[in-house]
Amino acid sequence: MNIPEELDVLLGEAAEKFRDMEKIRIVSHYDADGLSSAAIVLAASLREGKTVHLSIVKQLRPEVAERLKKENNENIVFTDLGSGHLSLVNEIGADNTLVLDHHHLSGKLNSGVHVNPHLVGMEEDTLSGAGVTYLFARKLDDKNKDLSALAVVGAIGDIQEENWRMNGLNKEIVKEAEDIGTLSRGEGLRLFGRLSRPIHKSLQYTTRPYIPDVSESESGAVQLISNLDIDLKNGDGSWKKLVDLDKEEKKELASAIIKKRVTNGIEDAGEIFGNTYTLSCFDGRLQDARELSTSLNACGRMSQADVGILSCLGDKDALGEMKSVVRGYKRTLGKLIRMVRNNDDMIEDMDGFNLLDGVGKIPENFIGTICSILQSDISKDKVLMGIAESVNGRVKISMRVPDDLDVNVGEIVGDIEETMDIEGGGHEKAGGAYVLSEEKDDFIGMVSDKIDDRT
Ligand SMILES: [Mn+2]
Repeated sequence: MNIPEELDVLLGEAAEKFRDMEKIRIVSHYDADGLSSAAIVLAASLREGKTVHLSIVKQLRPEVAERLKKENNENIVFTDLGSGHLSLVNEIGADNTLVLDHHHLSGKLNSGVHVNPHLVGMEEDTLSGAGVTYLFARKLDDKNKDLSALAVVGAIGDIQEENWRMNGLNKEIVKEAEDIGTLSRGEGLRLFGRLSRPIHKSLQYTTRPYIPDVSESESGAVQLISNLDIDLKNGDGSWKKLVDLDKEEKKELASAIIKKRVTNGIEDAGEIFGNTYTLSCFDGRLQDARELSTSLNACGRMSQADVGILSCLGDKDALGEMKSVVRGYKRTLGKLIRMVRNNDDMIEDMDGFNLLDGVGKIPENFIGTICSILQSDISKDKVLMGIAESVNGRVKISMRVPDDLDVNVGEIVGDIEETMDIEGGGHEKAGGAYVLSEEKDDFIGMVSDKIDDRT
């Protein structure tokens, strides 16, 4: 693997520090990347015979730092968070601190080892939090290479692919997982739920790539297939899934999708194909790395991170429970999406962005996901900003940027953080912050100015 030398040095320092630790406090982020990271570092720690105490948090907020400080931990390892809150990490002041993260940097770690691809000038979307954590685990011991598939799941969760294709170190981690036999990469139609959903449902649920008249329309999806020579059902009466189609049928379906797109002015045929990842260590729908990633995300949002992490490690009970967590999550999300769609007045057209006011209506764990889903629906050339009520007198503000708009919200939040009491973080296309309720309007105004500067 081509790990940049500077990064490799940091990984070596982190591994060395880790070897001396006995009792380890681990803190990770609650999204799919964070839970994958947690599973990796947990497995690696247990293999080394360490005693661990793991917590999953939404963000490294002051009250979390306060709690960690009171615990008087000798050793703390942060995964998929920390880099954006180094002053809080410094305040906690554990004897030994490791930060294994990939978020935007804010401040400097006073003591300990900080591993982040930004420190060595790497591209934003070539390594996830789980990727950094995996490279660390692998540096610790070669036997941890069997955890590589989880790093792929984390990268998918953080949408690090470009049109379903990995780049940079992510791509090399995929290769490593293939070599070791835990994952097989394929090339296929970029349809949702290829191993698990009836084809018409796969078509209906696929919004990227967009299929005119078919995306988000069950009748449109059924219509598209009924015009083809494809039976919707298998010989045994069960619904056919994408994986059940033979080569000819797949070809026919691909041509039909391309035709639909071309007749609606979308010329890029190649965009409907991408990489698929099948995980050999899981059964059923979780064999699809994309579904595992979605399921982890659901566990985090439903405050059942433990179910997700243990599932990653192959725990049978957890795997069973994960199904019902995912069902509950989908029900909740569906209800909230319908509510926003049916209430036009929840979205306000502001100067430079659209504002979705979910205070009192949308739980903070869902506001980011809802913005992601609705962003391209609401406007293809404006940032969507969502607001939800949080704790400790704060609101959570989430922002999502359309693909073709040149605005970096991770940077904007970072800039604002220097002058205002917020707890922010994020990446180029997705970011957010916890803002004091009474300063909400100031924050929105600052974002608006900064979007103006950049567009
Ligand atoms: Mn991440």
